[in-house]
Amino acid sequence: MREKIEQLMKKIEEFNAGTPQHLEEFRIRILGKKGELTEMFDEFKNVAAEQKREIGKLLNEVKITVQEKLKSQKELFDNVETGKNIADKTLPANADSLGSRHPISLAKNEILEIFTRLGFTVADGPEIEDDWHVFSALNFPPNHPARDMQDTFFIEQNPDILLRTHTSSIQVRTMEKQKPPIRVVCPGRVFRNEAISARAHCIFHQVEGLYIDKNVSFADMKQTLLYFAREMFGENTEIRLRPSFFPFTEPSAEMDVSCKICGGKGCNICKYTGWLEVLGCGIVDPNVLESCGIDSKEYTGFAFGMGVERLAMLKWQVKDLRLYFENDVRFLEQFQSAI
Ligand code: 2U9
Repeated sequence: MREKIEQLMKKIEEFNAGTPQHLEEFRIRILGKKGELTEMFDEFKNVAAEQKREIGKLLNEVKITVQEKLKSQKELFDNVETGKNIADKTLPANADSLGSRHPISLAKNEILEIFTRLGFTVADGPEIEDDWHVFSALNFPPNHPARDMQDTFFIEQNPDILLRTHTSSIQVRTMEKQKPPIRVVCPGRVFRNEAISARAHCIFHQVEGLYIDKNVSFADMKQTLLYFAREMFGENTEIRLRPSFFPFTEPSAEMDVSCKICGGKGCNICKYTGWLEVLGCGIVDPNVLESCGIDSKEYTGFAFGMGVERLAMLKWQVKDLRLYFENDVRFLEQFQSAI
């Protein structure tokens, strides 16, 4: 029985119908009332109990193979009939699909363009950093939680070599090699040892900025950030600053923009507050200026920092951060028109 089944399987696999009639004859010969496979299924009741499992499996495999063969050959004949011959080499080729910029790049470029219009230049720096440029120069106390293994990725257990947790290290490097006035925006990937969820990821993108000169004030910061908010979120956007704390700025603040979805009336995007938090900012702590070789009696400055994913989520109302990292084209294609 086993041999007979294998022979039938071979015959089916090798079969090629020349015409639809030929295909129908083949179907009847195999699956008809007296067809070869039908008869084998009839004989199955006589198979010894210990062989039933193996023979039953083989018969089912033949049945699936013959059904697939009939279906695929029928499709070929149908396509010829409807003029939709899949093998027609004269049909025009599919048009090449155009790629588009990733939404994070779109948001980052927009942020940088706004600040370059105000005279800021763009600066870059390494992702693998040392303790000085990420923590010590920025006035982080020795026992600050960000220095902990739980929060920061260290390279090979070396407490001095780590993945930057913010792009502030680029501003430190800029101050070390450049005299004021300094006006820089610093984009880049940052790394934090966090569980991945809809709102957090261990890798994300930041843009930070720094402005240092004589007599730079909190009012200069406020006006610069108001300009940014209106360029980014629309001319009717309002801002508000709430007191906050960062080791590298004093005083420090968090900036909200009025929710453009509800116009400030309150909706589920702004959690019925009318405001959306977009960035942190503050006056650079004199200790930071001194650490970077700048005289804090002569110069003052402001700094700010924002998460690009967060801004892009607010701009396009994306609810899950993970979409930005999965590269699913169904998501990415929706940003075609935003180039
Ligand atoms: C130097 C001096 C000061 C950069 C700043 C923030 C405030 C801030 C967060 C926003 C969301 C990071 O992506 S986030 O988690 N950043 O709130 N960053 S002021 O201040 C600096 C930077 C460099 C030398």
